[in-house]
Amino acid sequence: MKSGFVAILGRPNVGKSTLLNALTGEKVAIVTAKPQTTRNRIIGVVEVPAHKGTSPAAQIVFVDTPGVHKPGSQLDRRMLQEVHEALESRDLVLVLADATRRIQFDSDPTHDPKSKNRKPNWASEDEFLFSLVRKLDCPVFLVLTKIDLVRKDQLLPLIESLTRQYNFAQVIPVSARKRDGLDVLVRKIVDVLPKGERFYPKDQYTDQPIRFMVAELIRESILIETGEEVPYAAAVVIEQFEEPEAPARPGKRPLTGISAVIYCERDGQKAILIGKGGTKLKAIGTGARRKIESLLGTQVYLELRVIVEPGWRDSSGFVDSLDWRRQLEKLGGEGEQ
Ligand SMILES: Nc1nc2c(ncn2[C@@H]2O[C@H](COP(=O)(O)OP(=O)(O)OP(=O)(O)O)[C@@H](O)[C@H]2O)c(=O)[nH]1
Ligand SMILES: [Mg+2]
Repeated sequence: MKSGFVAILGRPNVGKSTLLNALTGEKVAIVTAKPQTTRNRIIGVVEVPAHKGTSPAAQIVFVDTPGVHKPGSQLDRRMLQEVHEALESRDLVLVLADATRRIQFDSDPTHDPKSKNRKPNWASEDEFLFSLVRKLDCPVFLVLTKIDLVRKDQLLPLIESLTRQYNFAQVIPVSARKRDGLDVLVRKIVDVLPKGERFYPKDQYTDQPIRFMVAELIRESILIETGEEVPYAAAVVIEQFEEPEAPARPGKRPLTGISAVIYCERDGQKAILIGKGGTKLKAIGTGARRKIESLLGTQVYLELRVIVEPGWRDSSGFVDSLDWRRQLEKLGGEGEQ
């Protein structure tokens, strides 16, 4: 038996969470077309059966991370901290790069920090990611994602420029959407994992508490339904989670009652989240409820409220309160007293 931790690292929006979901076959992490969707490190566990007598059975513990970007707010700093924590205990790191993107490593002389319409400084953001990679002392694979969107011959210049930056142990092109290249990726991962027993029970696919997964599904719905700065200024906290009672009539599905608060930073954002006559909040709720029902396997009654919490992204106390691992530690500490 082999086992180990594999951190999934990369710039925002390259497809880290999509890959995690494809590998586990479960919706472990939320996915949207907007960058900075993931805010916590997220574990997804994959059981690999022995392969034709050539490779032993394995348990791979994947750790999805927030997209690496230079931090501005307290929330950003916490996201980067999550990346560092994922990199602390790992046997292998996958660096994901979006196959559709052109990467430029030289600094851009036209970059004017005062210009309102300036392009993001990709060069220095990429360098920031590679500065983390260069500190690693474990094997690192380069995984090119979204190859369903490009021609094979377009990959070569990108691979060349990235492998010039770092001596990757493997270069593996994949499409998580088409499930292309995933078997090869898993086999190469098992090859480098150490011998060891399982870290998680065989049938457990994540370590996230169900309440947190529910909050994330609501946040996914917000990210899909709103634009501009609203998705980034939104946080979701579950206030009440009533376990389902046995259904009143046979054949009727049990009902879970959930009430959640959506926090935003300004009145204008609250108005957008609620929408004319409450239509936006209703759409957010309907989208989230369907996904929560499929996660829980029950009917769901979902109540949403919007509260303005000015500047929460820069409040370390508030940002702490969103982190389920910190909350559990706190509860554990209180229990010991
Ligand atoms: N066509 C295609 N799209 C993909 C693939 N993988 C991811 N995407 C899309 O890329 C976007 C970003 O995917 P995510 O998985 O949320 O990316 P991420 O790296 O986790 O992003 P952050 O959490 O924001 O850092 C989504 O719109 C996905 O549907 C792929 O293999 N093919
Ligand atoms: Mg993600």
